[in-house]
Amino acid sequence: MDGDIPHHHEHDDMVGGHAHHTHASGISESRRVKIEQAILAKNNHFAQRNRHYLAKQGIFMLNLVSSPGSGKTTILVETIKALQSEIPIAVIEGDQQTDQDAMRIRTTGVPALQINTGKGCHLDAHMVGHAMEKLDLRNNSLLFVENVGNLVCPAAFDLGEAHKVVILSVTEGEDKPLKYPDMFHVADVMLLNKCDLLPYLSFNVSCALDYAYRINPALKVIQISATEGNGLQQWIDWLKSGYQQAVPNVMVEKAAF
Ligand SMILES: Nc1nc2c(ncn2[C@@H]2O[C@H](COP(=O)(O)OP(=O)(O)OP(=O)(O)O)[C@@H](O)[C@H]2O)c(=O)[nH]1
Ligand SMILES: [Mg+2]
Repeated sequence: MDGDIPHHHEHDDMVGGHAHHTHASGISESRRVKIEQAILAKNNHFAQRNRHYLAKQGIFMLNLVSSPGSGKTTILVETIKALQSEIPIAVIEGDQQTDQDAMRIRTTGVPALQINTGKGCHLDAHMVGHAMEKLDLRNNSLLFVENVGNLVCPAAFDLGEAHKVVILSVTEGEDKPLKYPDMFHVADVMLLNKCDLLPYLSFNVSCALDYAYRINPALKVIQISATEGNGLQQWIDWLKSGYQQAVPNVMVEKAAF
């Protein structure tokens, strides 16, 4: 998709809050909006197809989004270790280059498929649909998608997931929800990660939560440390509860309702 149609985020026509009428590439503002709408409509079509397939197979899919390095893969590895004996799990990894994250996931024994987006800065529903076919997914399972590290573009692309989960790590600063509101608006859950580092930082947790709730009052926030394990049980309970609702015919232990 990125190959044939100029992509919306490749433009830089909002400077100081003022939209220029013509982009440097020569594309007018109205043409740019039409292209964006066409891209998103096409994506939404594939997202609906994915969602329909997932519902039919009883697969609970989550889309993990964040800036680079906030801890997505670390969280996934720890989550898989905690849940894989109870629920079949698979992972789709998105990065511009390398299959390092898929390899990290495979060390747990869970199948993982790496998508390389090249210059693309997000996964789209078409790519994910293909990856789902290749993974040979089990019915009544949990499917994680780790999106390309980027707090902007992945917000606009529905992949067919049940929920977007945004990860904010405490090393990134409290202001990220205000600066990148779309991402915090479309997410249902925020994992505040690397809380083990709080004693060494000036990061103000209540300020960050205040900003996040300003953007999305319904956001479910869980404070965790993926490396130390703090808060992970609350995240696992939330996952089990969501899985149980998506896949009601299978019982898991200790699901929190
Ligand atoms: N102190 C601390 N470090 C963490 C925590 N979670 C992740 N890290 C570290 O943060 C770094 C990045 O973690 P990743 O899991 O690779 O982050 P990611 O979001 O998957 O990164 P990309 O896929 O590149 O966007 C690694 O060095 C992790 O060990 C945490 O809870 N506490
Ligand atoms: Mg990663």
